[in-house]
Amino acid sequence: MLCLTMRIEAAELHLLELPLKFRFETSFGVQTTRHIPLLTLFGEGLAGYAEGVMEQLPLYREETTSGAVAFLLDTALDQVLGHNFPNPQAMVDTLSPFRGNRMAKAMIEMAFWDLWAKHLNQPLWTVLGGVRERIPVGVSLGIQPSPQATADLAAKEAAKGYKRIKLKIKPGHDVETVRAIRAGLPGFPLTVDANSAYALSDIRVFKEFDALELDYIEQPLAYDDLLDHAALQARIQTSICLDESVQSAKQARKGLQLGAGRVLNIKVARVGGHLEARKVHDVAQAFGAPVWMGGMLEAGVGRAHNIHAATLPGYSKPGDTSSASRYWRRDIINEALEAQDGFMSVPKGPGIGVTLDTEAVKQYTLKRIYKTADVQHR
Ligand code: OSB
Ligand code: MG
Repeated sequence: MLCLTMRIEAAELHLLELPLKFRFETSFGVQTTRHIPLLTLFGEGLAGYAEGVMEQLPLYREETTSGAVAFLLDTALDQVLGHNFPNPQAMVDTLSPFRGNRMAKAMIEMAFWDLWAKHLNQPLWTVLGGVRERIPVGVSLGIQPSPQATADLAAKEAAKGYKRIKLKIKPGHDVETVRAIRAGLPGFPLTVDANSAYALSDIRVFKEFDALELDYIEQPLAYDDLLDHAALQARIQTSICLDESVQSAKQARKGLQLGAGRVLNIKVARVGGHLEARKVHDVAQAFGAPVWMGGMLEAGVGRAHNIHAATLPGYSKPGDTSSASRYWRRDIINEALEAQDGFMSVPKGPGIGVTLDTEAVKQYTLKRIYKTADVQHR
């Protein structure tokens, strides 16, 4: 019988700053750079990688880059360094007493999965139970200066083969803009993402969207709310898609049971890693709810993880995992993650199947920290 264990010998954390190629405006502000903590776990002569998706300011969810780095270095990594795990679930169990901090814990979990799959000499998607070697993808467009500028950009991305356009909206930048896009792209899959910028009292806006044949409306109401989403869903035709209000399989079950939405955006890191993401996927399958893979403007390592996870059977809608070259002049990996005809191919090779461009990593690094097991654990 195959019997493997994985001892986590050491961890390296690079704090990266990458300039975005575009100005990304959402209902909570404008982003022009991404601060990305990049974690490497070492064990059994192998290296496993993961990126943190938390942002500098706690606008999307509560976690912040600086808070996550402190939690990892002062607390979480000490629980796993020098320890031997029989499988990824055992590693997750070690961190489960700590509440919240899902994105930070996901960094360790995802890097461990990369190590684990490499130890098995298998691509990650195979080990996770994926069923396809390429995934359908769309793009997420930030708020643009005018409805016409938005429509032009949407048409450009659709012409590249992307399978759906998602538009960031906020009060005052919503129905008119979507109407402009729809005029140029009749019948094309369009969605909007409000990132919680509306209240139930804005129902008029959502009723107007009903005439524009959106595939779904993503996270219209508060990040921590399910009841109001259920009330809104009962009053409009367009499906609601939950993003930031689902952090676990339990919350997914409650959301779908309440009728707070009919579609789920799954972000591996938002829910704490691959194991929980798979549970969220399974809950959605049980409810017959389609899911799709979200994104947090990841560089190559995070993007590769998301692509592997999106090979599970329930990911039936195009996700946000578009070409890395849309975001970065130079990625942090050697492989090009580029979509073709609206499909992203899963990277080949063991684990996440991508390798670090060490020159690029060096160029983007603000700070590097190396950590080994405390003496008492050796
Ligand atoms: O709500 O999906 C979101 C980016 C940062 C924070 C939240 C979200 C997003 C995106 C970007 O929509 C998706 C991408 O990676 O292109
Ligand atoms: Mg979203």
